[in-house]
Amino acid sequence: MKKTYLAAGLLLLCGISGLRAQVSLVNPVPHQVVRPASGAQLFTAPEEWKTNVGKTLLDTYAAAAIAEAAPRVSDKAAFTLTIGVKGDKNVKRYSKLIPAKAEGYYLKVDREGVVIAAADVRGAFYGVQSLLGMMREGKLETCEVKDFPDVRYRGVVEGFYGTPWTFDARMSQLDFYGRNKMNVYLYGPKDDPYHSVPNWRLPYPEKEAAQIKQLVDHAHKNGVIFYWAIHPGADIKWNNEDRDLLVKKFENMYDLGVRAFAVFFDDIAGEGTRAEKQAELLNYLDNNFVQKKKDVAPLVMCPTEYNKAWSNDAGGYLRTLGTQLNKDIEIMWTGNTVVHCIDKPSMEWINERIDRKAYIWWNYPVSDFVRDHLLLGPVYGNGLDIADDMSAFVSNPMEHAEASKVALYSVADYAWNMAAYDSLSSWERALRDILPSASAALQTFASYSSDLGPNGHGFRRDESPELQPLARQLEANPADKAGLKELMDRCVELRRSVDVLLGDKGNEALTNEMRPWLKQAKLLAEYGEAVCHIASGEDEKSFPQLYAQAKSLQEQMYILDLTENRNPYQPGIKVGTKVLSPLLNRIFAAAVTSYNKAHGTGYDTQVEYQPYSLESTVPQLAKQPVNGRGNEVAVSPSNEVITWPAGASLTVKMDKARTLTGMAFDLGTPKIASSFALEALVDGSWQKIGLLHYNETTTTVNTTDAISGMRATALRLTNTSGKELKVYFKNFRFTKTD
Ligand code: 14T
Repeated sequence: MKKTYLAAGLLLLCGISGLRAQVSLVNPVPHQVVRPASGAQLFTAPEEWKTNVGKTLLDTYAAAAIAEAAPRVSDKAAFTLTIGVKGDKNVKRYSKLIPAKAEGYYLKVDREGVVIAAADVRGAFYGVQSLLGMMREGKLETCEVKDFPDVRYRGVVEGFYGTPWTFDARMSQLDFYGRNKMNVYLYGPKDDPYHSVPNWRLPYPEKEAAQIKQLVDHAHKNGVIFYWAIHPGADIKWNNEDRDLLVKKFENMYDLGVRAFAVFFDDIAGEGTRAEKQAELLNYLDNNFVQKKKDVAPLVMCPTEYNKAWSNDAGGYLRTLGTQLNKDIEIMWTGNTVVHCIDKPSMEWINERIDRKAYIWWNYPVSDFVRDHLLLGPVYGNGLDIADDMSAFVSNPMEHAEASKVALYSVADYAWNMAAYDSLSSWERALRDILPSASAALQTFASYSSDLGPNGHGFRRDESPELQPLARQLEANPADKAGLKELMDRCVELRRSVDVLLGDKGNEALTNEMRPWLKQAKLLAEYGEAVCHIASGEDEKSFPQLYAQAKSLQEQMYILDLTENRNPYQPGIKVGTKVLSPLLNRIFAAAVTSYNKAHGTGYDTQVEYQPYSLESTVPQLAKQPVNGRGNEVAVSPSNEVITWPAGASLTVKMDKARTLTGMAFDLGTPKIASSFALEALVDGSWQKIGLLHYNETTTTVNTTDAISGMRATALRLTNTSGKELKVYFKNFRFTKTD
């Protein structure tokens, strides 16, 4: 019933009349919107308002939001904003209309004024956010809204590896969460030394402390609970000294205003991983800190086995937490694997084990394992029927704070109103919200910057879906005139969009984050134009010049990838790598081949050819990307602890025999060389290569000079120790001459 209203309303207003309904600007999509039977009534928001604010709201953060909605207040105004919380006299007549849910609100807009009657203070704040959203273009719409969140806690966990967000970025995020009705932010950047090793035991230096204090205050103004997380597991000792140091740190943070705490035990090995010890510590914190303070939110913990693939049911880790952890402590969960969408069966699996509703930590749009990609695509893939199975839904974002808002907008939408969630329309609204000055250009660019590329987690996203039918058509016939014309139009559109974005001043922080990817997209678009030109065959006499241009653009893209974003993990800048770039390369090759045939010329047709591939019987390494750059070939490092079975190997294959000049690998472990064999495939037979560490403490393994000059078609590394090994995979690279 309520969905029909909404859908019919949107259709009528957006589709038929071409007008955008004001309520449709509200994010998240409200649960119930009722409009007059006669159709939409939009009117200009009056300048002066009379306000009638309920007692409960007077000294709260909601009051500031009210002042934002009604900046010019006059007792003589003809338009009244009446706002209050259940129990307040001024909204008594509306009390039956307030949804009986935490953070729910009733909102009524007509020509006389606005009424907001809410279940609680945050509900009133959200009612005002809906009003502000609706008024963004200066208009109000006659309507009645009943609204409430599906999931109790919705938000963000700043939990990625890489450069932590800046203070300014976080302040802007908190405003964004308030506007989009997200109510939690968990602070836990892996590379903050005072959150994790080595300094989790120490108080923050003065400047950082002062900033955290401001963030806590700003979170409060936005109705956001600021959770401060600690990550002590890498070196914690299960003794009273460390326990007390942890409490002391919490006391420290409490003095800075923090009223919500989390303890993360992810990505550690050894002592710290013991379930009964973790539970004992958390219960101690709950009983002796949280309960004593009275004004501190329930604890949240991230377990070591935080996804199904990493959980060892026989070991009983999760069930131990489930039975031993106090019932008010929340347990985080990323789903079937580290990076995975969440569905009903996966919720049932975990909830049964932990004996409570899991607190979902969704690893999207985090890009710390694909740092050469910028993830700007639609949010999709999570079940729409799991609202009641989780205690929270929080997203782990990219280190690019502004760009992350594209996904976070839709995460907010999803967690608020799952059944109505529509990934594409949510995405389009997100882009309009984040960059109103150039949203069409942003949409074009974003549609080419959404996939993650091959990665160890096997998590992929759709890319440029609108291009895919065209790609198939041109795949079948790379000289198809109409197809090439359409592709040319797309490339021109992309180039223009990028230019618009590079010059846009609507959100400079966003432009700065996107800049290297924008530059790459522009080169790709120009390359596409040249390729379409060549393939159309309409300007044969210009072929040599167009060919040279296309080659130059290929080279420029390659250089940009080699010079920008020099992080040590996945350096480089990738755009359009799933559909557009391979499509253009195929068309280029086909067009040059046919030109060569017709003219008896010998232009090189090869582009971005990837001559290396990887195979591995080590499950965690089977999907690692391998890349050749100049004369160096490297397998991407992994951050995880790798379980390397006895006898299992990793093989890098080459398209043809090449002359090797050197090789090194790093499994993060001293003296590991004796546990592995390295072999090269020479003339069809495997030949062993000597391994050595330069000293007792280095983890890098080098080869003997014997490797130099071998002509091999593959290299293979095998665990010959006879037992399963736990290692890291920090580096694996070799050099060759041809
Ligand atoms: F605690 C978790 F729920 C979690 O996801 N932890 C980390 C997180 O900090 C990181 O941003 C995310 C995505 O890379 O995945 C977890 O980190 C990993 C995951 C791995 F598979 C670190 C190393 C891994 F090998």
